[in-house]
Amino acid sequence: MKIIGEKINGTRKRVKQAISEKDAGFIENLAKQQVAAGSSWLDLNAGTHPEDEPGDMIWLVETVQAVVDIPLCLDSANPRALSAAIKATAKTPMINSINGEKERLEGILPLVAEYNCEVIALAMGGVLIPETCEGRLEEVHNILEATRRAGIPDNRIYIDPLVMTISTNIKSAVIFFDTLKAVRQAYPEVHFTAGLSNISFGLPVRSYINRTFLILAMQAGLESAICDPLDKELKAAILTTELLLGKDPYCMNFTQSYREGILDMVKNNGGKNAE
Ligand code: THG
Repeated sequence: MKIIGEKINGTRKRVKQAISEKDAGFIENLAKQQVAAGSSWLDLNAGTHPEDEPGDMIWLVETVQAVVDIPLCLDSANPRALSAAIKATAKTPMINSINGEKERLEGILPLVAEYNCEVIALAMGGVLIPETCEGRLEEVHNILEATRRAGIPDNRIYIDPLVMTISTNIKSAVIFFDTLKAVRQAYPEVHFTAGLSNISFGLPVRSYINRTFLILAMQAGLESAICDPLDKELKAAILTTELLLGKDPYCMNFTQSYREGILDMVKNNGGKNAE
């Protein structure tokens, strides 16, 4: 499971403030912490007005790259902001995201093709998120037709089956798993990713729901997630699920992580669960 660190997101109050004040230290710290916790990419979302977004994205890219060297995941729907940010990146970035909307495809696919980016594709058209697995698969067909026409190989694409809130649709998680499996069947080369936290919106103890959802999604084939790498219990769930799915030869990662203290929360659970 690869982690796209979610914390540098301008919809979060403290990050929004740091962007508007150009508080580089705050952003640098979020970048360093998330990389130390094992992120494979850092999501950057300026969350600002379209006219400020290109400049703010460039500032975020440059600020983050001054302290870490993993690839970035540029989170914007705005082709101008994406184009500006791509040019500032040191490593080929991931683009987050396209969907089936014609203008968005026309604005973003040429950039993806020119810079050979990886790209997240949301399983939806312009505005509405289809309620059913069949509807989402249909949108993925449309998107893949466009990406293939633009010369983008399927293995550069990360399909986001879309996580909706379980409190307003009790089938949200099931629709997610079914969509993932149907897309996997139709397009064996594509990858998958998703933002976790929508699943638990409006409910208590959200981290339990997010964590258990991630375990089930890994069983369904999810390979990466946009999530909080500083959440130790989430990390522990990922390590344990990879172990149990046979993806951790000789239990190497699990035992190594234990030695490094990454699984300490188990030991510290009132001492009851120790050894
Ligand atoms: N799919 C794709 N991209 C995405 C999402 C997705 N990008 C944005 C979002 N969803 C994932 N990123 C975040 C970043 C931060 C938070 C949640 C999702 C977050 N949320 C706090 C919470 O939920 O409690 C509240 C905000 C805060 O801390 O102030 O931190 O689905 N492709």
